[in-house]
Amino acid sequence: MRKILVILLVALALLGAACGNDDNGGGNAKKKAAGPSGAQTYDVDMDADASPQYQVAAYYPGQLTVRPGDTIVFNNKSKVHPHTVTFGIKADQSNRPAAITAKGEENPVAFAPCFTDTEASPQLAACPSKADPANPPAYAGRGFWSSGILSAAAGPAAPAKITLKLADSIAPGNYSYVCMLHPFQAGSIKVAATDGDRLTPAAVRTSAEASAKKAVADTSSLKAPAATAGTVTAGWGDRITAVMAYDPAALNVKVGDTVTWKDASPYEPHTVTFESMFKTPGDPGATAPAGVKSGGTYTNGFTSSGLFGPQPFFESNTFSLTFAKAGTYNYVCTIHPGQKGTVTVA
Ligand SMILES: [Cu+2]
Repeated sequence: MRKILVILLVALALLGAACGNDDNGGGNAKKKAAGPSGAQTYDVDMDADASPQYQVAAYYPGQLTVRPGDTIVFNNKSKVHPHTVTFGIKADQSNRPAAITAKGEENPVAFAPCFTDTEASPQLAACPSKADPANPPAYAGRGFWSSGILSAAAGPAAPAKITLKLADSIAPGNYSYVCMLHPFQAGSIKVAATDGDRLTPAAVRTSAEASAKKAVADTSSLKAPAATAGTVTAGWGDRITAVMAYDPAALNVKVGDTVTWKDASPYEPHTVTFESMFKTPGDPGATAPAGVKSGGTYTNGFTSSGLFGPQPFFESNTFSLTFAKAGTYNYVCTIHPGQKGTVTVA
């Protein structure tokens, strides 16, 4: 897990400008002549009200024009998938806090709420100030302002919503934000010079909902790559939407055959886990390899690939096992509840 996260971090740094705002799925609302006057409250949704099988890693709207003093309510619409809203990461990702600290521990700054005037840096390993996600400080356009995990599924420890109030002092200009979990998920706000440059919250909402609805409708066009003998696609999709499934979900092979799982998503990892004892993705060890290693021979018992996924974020996007004994073998993905498959060996 740690090695994978370090690789993810390096990969994000390498991606550089490719991780800009061009890949978000939100609409680009056109300006109108007469906008609302006075402080407004806007909604920005992340993900979408889709089947849990689909993760829509985007913000709606992806770009929003606001004024100092406005409020933005960020709301994760997914029932299961976590996201963050994180301001203060440069477009080239060079100041992104390390996912793993120098002590080899997971960095709370990367995954927990943190609001600080201290600029983000790869060395930032503890939040310099106490963070209350229920009452975050106004954002003045500097430092590091990160929601931590927003999730409808994680309970009170990680709420689905966070409210960002723009400081009266924030300078006009563009401010981008990212999700700390999904490398292509980004959005931006433009702080305008006059009230009239904004749309009304209702107009923004209508446009954003249409974009999110289209993303949900488009999920049906995301097909797994054509099957080849002995190969199972473990997840697929595009830079926004990840499909959490195996294809074929039921595979028939002969004794002695090797099965290879290949992750075809541009960003989302999965596991292939036989006889899993994990109940939630957060269970200790749920993302770590265990049992028979890739390339080995499997007959029975608990065995897990650990997280595997697309390079450069992960070491390998494949996992394979040779089946030495006839039988029916069920497996799951430990990080995506409901993602499961079967290998029948005859
Ligand atoms: Cu999965």
